[in-house]
Amino acid sequence: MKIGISCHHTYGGSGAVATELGKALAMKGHIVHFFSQAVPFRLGLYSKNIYCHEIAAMNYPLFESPYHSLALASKIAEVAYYEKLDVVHAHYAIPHAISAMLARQMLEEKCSEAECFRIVTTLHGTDITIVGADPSMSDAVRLAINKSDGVTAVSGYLRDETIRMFTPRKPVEVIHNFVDTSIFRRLPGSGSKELLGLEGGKVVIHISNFRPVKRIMDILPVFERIQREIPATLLLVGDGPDRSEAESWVRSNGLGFRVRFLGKLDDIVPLLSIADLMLMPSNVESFGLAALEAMACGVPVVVTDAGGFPEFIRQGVDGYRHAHGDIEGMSQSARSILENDEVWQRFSEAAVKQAGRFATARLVEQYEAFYRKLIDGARESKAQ
Ligand code: GMT
Repeated sequence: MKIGISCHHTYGGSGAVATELGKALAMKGHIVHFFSQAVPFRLGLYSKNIYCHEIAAMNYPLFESPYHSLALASKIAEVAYYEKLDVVHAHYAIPHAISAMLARQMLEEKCSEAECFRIVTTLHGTDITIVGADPSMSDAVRLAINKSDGVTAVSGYLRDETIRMFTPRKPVEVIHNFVDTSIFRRLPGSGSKELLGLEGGKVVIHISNFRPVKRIMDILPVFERIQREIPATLLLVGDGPDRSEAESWVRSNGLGFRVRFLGKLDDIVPLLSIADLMLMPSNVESFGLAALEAMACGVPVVVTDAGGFPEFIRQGVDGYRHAHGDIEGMSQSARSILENDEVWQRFSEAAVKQAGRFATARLVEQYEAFYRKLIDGARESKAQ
């Protein structure tokens, strides 16, 4: 198949999933064209079957800011027409699905809708729960859902939320997020510990874009309670709006020598490989890809009960789930995993096994079957 993938290039789960999906499809022999504002952060080197189109919107004095969504639509239309794309897969409803729709309209005079590409939209979470809930965007999100030929959601939780908020005209299929277990695996040795100058003790990690939904300000008191009993370092990977407040808290609580703000990093496997526990106390995560990637590296997780976490994190087996804001409960669970090596080993092995159930191959097959169903459906309706 010839597949266009439109995604955010910035650090975040939807861009990561879109890019990993495109790479896996290309490995299987499909031709993949990425559309994004810059090369997606997980793409790495170009490889056979992958093409990347950076969207450069025109700057014009009359425009206060460049019209990215229109430039994206024009680029999709151009590439889809000349490369004969079968599918354009929009990751995140806004603006990608709307731009794909517009691209198809731009091609109306050149090909009928049945001859043109199918639009698949994958909902990732905040496109529904935050952007979709905003009155300025909700009708656009509804349009994106209803005008796509097929819609998927990354968890059952997100499918149910989408139905509750938008009562879509078409079914929303769940295709869970996945992890490449040949890359996300625990690397031997403790090289990163030495590089970071960590002197013994446990390593607790959190990876996110530091937005309010991630509740960074819950991580700190949980960690503060952990380190009262167990020598430990907290690695905070990523950056975003809540970082400054977190840094002030760390300074004023005298924890500067135990908490390390590492900023945005591309290669997180070496860090996950030295981590003993991941904390993810988000308000809600439609899935929580970072937790799955940590589990694949043998890192037990302490998370909230909200959203998609219960669909892959088993209580007391590969981690613990708590109500959001339950600082005491999360710190107790974290300590119970960290203070006993045998317990930690059991959780770590269970986490690796569970992550294996979400390995790339099976989920990518689900996407291929989804595309195929839509393409065949369009061909049949054209033949009638
Ligand atoms: O919130 C983020 O971290 C970014 C956001 C995105 O779209 O880039 O992540 C969402 O999509 C991820 C991939 O499907 C999910 O794993 C995250 O749970 C989801 N974030 C939220 O629901 C808050």
